[in-house]
Amino acid sequence: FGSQNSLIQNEKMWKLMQSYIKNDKETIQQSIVNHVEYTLAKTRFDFSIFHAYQAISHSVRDRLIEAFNDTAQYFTHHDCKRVYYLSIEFLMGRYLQNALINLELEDNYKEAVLELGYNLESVYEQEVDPALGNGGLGRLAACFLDSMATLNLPAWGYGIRYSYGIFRQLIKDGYQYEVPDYWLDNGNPWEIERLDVNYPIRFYGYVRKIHENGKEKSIWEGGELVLARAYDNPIPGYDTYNTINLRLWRSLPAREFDFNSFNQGDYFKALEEREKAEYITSVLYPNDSNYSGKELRLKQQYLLVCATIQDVIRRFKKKKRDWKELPEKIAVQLNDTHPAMAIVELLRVLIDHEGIEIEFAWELVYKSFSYTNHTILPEALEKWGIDLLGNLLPRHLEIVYIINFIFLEKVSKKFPNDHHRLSSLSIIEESNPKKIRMANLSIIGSHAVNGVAEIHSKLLTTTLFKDFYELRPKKFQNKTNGVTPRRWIRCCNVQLAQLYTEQLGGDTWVTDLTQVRCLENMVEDPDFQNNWQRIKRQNKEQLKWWVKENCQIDINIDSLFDVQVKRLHEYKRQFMNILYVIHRYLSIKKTPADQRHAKFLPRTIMFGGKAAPGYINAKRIIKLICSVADKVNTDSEIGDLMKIVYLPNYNVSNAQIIIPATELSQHISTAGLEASGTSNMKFVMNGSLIIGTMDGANVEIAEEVGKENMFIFGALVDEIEGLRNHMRNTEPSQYFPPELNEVLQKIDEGFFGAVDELRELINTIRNRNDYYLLGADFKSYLEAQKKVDECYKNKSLWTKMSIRNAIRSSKFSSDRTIQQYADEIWGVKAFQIPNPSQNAR
Ligand code: B1H
Repeated sequence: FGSQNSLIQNEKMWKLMQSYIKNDKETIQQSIVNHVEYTLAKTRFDFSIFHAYQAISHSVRDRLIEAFNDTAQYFTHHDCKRVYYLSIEFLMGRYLQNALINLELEDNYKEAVLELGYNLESVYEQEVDPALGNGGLGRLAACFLDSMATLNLPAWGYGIRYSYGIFRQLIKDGYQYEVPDYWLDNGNPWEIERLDVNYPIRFYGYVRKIHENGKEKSIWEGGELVLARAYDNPIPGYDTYNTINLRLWRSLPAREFDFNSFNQGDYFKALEEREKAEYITSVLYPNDSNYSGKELRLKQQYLLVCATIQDVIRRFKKKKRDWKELPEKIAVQLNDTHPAMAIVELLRVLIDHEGIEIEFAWELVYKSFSYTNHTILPEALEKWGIDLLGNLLPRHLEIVYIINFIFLEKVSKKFPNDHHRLSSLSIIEESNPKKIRMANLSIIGSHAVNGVAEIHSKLLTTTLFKDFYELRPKKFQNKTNGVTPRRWIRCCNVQLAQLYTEQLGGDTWVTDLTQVRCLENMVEDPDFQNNWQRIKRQNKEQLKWWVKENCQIDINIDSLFDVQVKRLHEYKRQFMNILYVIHRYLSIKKTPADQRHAKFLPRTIMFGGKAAPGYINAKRIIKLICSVADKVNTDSEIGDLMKIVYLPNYNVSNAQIIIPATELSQHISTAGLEASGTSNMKFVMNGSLIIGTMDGANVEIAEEVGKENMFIFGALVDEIEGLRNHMRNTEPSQYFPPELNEVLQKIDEGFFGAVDELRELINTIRNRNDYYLLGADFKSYLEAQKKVDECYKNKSLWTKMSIRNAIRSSKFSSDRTIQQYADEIWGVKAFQIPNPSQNAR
């Protein structure tokens, strides 16, 4: 439908649309077979399951593209205010099952594919797991896209199309090996390459000043040019025809080239230079919550920002309008500070290219931007040295100075002579060399700043951003994270989803999770409890099989499945977990053989997660876990009372198997350090109980499900400072509980081997002030673990607690989170496109 025709009025187009959207079995089969023949160029009489996956994906892609195009047209037609979600990571996980479920086509495809000789579930397994993210931050962005599509918001995600996602983790002899993840090896049917959407990106160069009509103008020129090309990834909503876009940028050499260098006679050298351009978006930095300060990373950030701002402005300018409308038409959300240079970039374009006065341009910018903070860990805060930044982006450094000058002028009027305050608010850290604090830039350049859970948002205003809060208290908000019930219930726990749908008489709970609260009256129902237990058991069977396949370990299906899966980090305290496991093991060994089964409940303790390649202590923790696992799993005295498993290569698709099978999950960070956590929400939704500290979203989970349905332990955030002070004045072995000293001594003796590196590890808590307070929390952790055992003995009690956890977790749907962002930060409304196939009926 051309631009002069409205969507519904053009009848011819409307009829055409109705004729090409058919989803009966035969049409689906025809489309799959056609793709085998014409897209894959394989004979349709003989194709492997991998080719089946490819053809099926292309057939689903066709359907996605229809909805995708219609949605884009619809948004343009209605000239909606748009949200742009900028993130350096999107941890999407597999597409096929999610797309089929959101399009409500899974049953049709199942049947169609079965007749072609394949089981759809096995076809799902053919897909690589796109892992363009590290952990929680990247996965949050993915959940948000699903919710934005489902809530019919005119939103787009913008990110980077890395050629290598997060590395694949191998565990050999207890050590982590990192294998490159070249995920595009077999092509990617889910993306649309936009050969015609390329933007130039400049690096380095210099700023030339000219004078025009008595005004100074800045021209950034010279340096190097590369291109950013768009790759579009359709994101279908659930129970809606709306399909939004995740636009990812890939770097390419610029088309125009420097004739001089090709003239020097060194043809190959000149080509090599061009090859370097592709390297920029080649690999995702594998650090979670850790800032690395590499120039290449800054190039990635700027490429994302520069291409996105050009795209956003091009779209804004398509209609003739005044610049003052900009904040009424766009809302740009910064997922942490990684894309914060967008603030400076938009300002630069407005003043240098569009000739707008700086004061007015600034108003447009900060009204358009908002910023989410995800951590208060000092090692994660981005601070770029001014040499590095000024060399790569000389004009941006100038503009940062201007912003800072104007800002500090205003501050000093409000707080005269308060130098301490000025230096803490300044974008520039007066260190040697000076640094640009990206968090300060993000706050100053945004009209709203939010944390990701109540406790975290509170800490932002009382500690890290206290001075900013005193300046502009209304700027600061909380938006507690959430996860999408489509992937984290409907896709990963099909049986639970069925149970909900049966009990509630329909599946509208998938878009309104509050409905499952109505099942409160089923908690005491024996049939319901039986169903609940049956589902958990089947999910456990599936995980047992996965562990057998991937770890060659047989686990006891009747044991308590106890899981801690997340990135390895000292603040997450996997170390404390394994120290407890050693204590448990030693206690079993001390008990006479004939009493062991009466005294101890069988447990399977599973760990999983990647360590950043350069994070030595995290790698030592993996080694310790694996060494203990070796010892315990081969100890004939222990048998199936206890097994320890390191689940290799934890990622989104494994999580979809692990989480529904878990009975107890561990979220045990030192209070104040885990901003939110999001897997805690997924586990609760799938009927796992939590053992955890009062940290991040655990606090709000306790509010929702009731503390009595969780195993909460450990120091509270207000007690942390006092404990650290106390500890500094005390000999560690004196304030550590005896159980912990015993465990540490065993490791020190070499009981688990690898004595040198494991000694280094235990010394980090024995000699270096135990920053994460394992010693302080160990005792209460033991007590919480004891309660777990007591509770698990009472099967019906455990089941009731599990049910209560799940049905009271509706707050943690990302639909709730996104609705709050839309209402309280972005100011955007839903625009739902009419479904053409429903119209046809
Ligand atoms: C979170 C990060 C993060 N917080 C820097 N910060 C990164 C910082 O590559 N980097 O440089 C990557 C990631 N990630 C996590 O965000 C928090 O630790 C979680 O508690 C939170 O749930 C999640 C989503 O808000």
